[in-house]
Amino acid sequence: MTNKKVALITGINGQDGSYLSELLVEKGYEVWGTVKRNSVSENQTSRLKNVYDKINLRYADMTDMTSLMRIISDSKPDEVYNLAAQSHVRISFDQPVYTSEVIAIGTLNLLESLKSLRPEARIYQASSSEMFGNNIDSDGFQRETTPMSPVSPYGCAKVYAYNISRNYRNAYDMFISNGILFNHESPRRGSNFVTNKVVKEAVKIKLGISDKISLGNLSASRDWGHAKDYVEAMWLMLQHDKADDFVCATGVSHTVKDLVEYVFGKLELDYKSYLTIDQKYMRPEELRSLKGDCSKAKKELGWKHSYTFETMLDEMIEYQMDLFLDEQ
Ligand code: NAP
Ligand code: G4F
Repeated sequence: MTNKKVALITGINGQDGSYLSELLVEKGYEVWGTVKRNSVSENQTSRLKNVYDKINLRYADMTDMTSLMRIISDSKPDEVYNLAAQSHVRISFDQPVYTSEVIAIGTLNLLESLKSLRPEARIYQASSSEMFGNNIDSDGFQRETTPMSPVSPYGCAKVYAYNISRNYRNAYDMFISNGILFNHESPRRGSNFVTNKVVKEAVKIKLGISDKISLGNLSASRDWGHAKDYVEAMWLMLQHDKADDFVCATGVSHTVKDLVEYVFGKLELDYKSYLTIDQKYMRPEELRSLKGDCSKAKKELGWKHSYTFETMLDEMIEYQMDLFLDEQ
């Protein structure tokens, strides 16, 4: 018998899952996680290298309820963090049905499984600022009360998952909290998201490995924080005395052009010599601007972020630079 708290993380090998598993292992949790089957298994757990020997991994898929039931029965979790998703907004226009099945029906599969097998577990649902679409309050911020009018299949699916989580919280008295997280990045960010794409390509240009970068919409703005700060908020939400919904954001917004200028400037490069705009990176409908007000999380959870836009990008640049220099 062990007195350790047990946590189950869906999508444990993603960016957030890897930081969260490190945080929970450090806090003394027994950590379980789901990994999706890929034809190439090499590198699938590379983000988990710091905790690989200390966690329990099982194959499962959000679209396969039996696989979720199996890992819940085996792990008997006290806390469940539902992070699994097809999380790329532009790709959700190419794969709208799959994205919805994983995020919307997948979340329902998980909640139904937990309702039957582990109704007392505390559940974190990975909700997103993409749910707001282009709604902005009159002071320029989005917050928990801002209306949601999503502008992508991904955003629509996340609104379903958010609502079904609230519904199960109220209808069945389950402890389910939605974290409405604004964009968060890190050296572990997938390289087809704009921050890591810009960092990686700029480093390659600096080292003479490449001489161009193609991007889409430069005028969109985002509130970018660091994933390490945001997984702390996920944990705090499940330690709170009641289940609720919380925005996590930095409150500072930058355009994609600001991002490009900062990263290339840091590497002493003039981005105009290398940048082309490619229509294939534009979205059929774009979310123009995000800036979050996280006063509620600050007040009720005591959460605050430690990284700024600049310190987060500095860490990402240093990481990519070391990676390429090691390879050479
Ligand atoms: P990520 O790096 O894309 O990780 C997503 C994880 O989900 C990966 O482990 C992925 O496995 C897994 N997954 C994908 N499809 C699955 C399926 N059908 N069944 C089971 N697992 C599946 O995303 P992240 O940045 O860590 O984000 C974590 C969560 O927060 C996601 O739900 C995302 O939508 C949400 N969110 C993220 C942000 C952000 O800015 N990062 C902001 C708000 C909300 P593979 O790697 O094998 O595909
Ligand atoms: O980095 P992105 O792909 O992130 P996006 O679409 O904001 O979504 C991320 O944040 C959401 C939270 O708001 C999460 F829920 C979601 O899972 C994901 O983590 O794009 C950011 C901006 C967009 O406006 C996009 O149009 O960058 C613009 N952009 C311009 N050129 C590009 C590119 N985005 C990508 N991925 N690639 C480009 O070449």
